[in-house]
Amino acid sequence: MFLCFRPVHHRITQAIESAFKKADVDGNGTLDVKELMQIMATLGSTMDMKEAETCLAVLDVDNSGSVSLDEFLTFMERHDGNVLF
Ligand SMILES: [Ca+2]
Repeated sequence: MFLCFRPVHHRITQAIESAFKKADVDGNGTLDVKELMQIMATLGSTMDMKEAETCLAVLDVDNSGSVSLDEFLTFMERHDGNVLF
């Protein structure tokens, strides 16, 4: 599987935060797999359910089964938005 995120820089952290809040449909502060598909589509990377599950497993550092804003931002910053799965 090969997946390429658009370059994301610190200055658009706010844009990511805003996309995160929009994708967090149930407003619980974390993204489940469906919400993750939504935010990636917003950020320019559409993925199917299987890709989203793989993505979730990578992002979900504390193995909670969902992605928090911190996990998402940390990941995007660490990889400078360029991610290969
Ligand atoms: Ca949620």
